[in-house]
Amino acid sequence: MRNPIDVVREMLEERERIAPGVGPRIERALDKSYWAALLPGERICHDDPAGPLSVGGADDQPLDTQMSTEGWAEIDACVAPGLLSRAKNVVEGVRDAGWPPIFAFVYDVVWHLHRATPVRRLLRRRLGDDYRQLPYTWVFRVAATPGAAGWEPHIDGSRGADVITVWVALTDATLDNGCVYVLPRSRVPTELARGFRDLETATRPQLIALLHGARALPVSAGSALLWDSDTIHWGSHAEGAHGPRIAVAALYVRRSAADESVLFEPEGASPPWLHRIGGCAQSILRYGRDEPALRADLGFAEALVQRVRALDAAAVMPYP
Ligand SMILES: O=C(O)CCC(=O)C(=O)O
Repeated sequence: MRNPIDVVREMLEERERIAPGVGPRIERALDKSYWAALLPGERICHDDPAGPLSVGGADDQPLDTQMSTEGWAEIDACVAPGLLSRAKNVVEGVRDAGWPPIFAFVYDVVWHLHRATPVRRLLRRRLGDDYRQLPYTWVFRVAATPGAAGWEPHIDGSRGADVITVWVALTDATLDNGCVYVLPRSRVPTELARGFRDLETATRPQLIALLHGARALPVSAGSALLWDSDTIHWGSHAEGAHGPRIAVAALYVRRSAADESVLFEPEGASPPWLHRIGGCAQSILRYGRDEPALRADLGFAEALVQRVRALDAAAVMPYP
């Protein structure tokens, strides 16, 4: 029988052969003091926002009507400017250090972006007071280069208005740098929107309805866009942009519609350490395939999820 130590050594050697440098990278990702030193001044698992979260107010009634009839809404410039510039520095700092931008979620400031008062009020009204945050998040960064684009047209899930995405712009999102487009609910037959994920072909009338219904959503930095999970949307192409378009998205669910084992309190303490690092890795596994630049990180993300799972199985979803 083979010595177990030899088996483990061989496994580690094999992993190093397939994906060189993954082992040390995992240790670094798990090391909170590494992240603290990377961006000194930005807090991790501290949870005092150190300043206001939001500015201005939004009239609730038109937002509710808009969500019900169109499946999306905009809350203009609602994130406090101080929070916004720190979060943008965090995204760029993490990226400059060679990490996928999603690791910006290591830092508290990025969790605070989605907590502007009008956003929380809208989520409570739409999803109920006991709504929860899903463990998947994303940082979108559309480079100012020809060919760069946001995500292709899609829906975020099959739970209709029981899951809402909140997308916060860290830069202005314009027609030139890849702003979001939606197909408002009133312009798309419901069955076409719900079945969009599995749609293989479209008739000419369907295609015309989809093309004709598209609405561009340019917004200023600090604005939040919200949409139901069955609203078709996408990030457009960057054309002649002067800088990257950056946005950060989080998803929220009605408590009774949640079947995830990992859920976060959206208005309480932001997630503990292993949950947040595990969430970054699982988000790469879930969404990284949609971004060619991240495909090389899939092996690393998978190994990181396994490592977090070994430390605390409850910190990550049981799959993949
Ligand atoms: O920002 C983008 O390019 C797309 C955003 C998106 O599709 C999403 O958050 O689901």
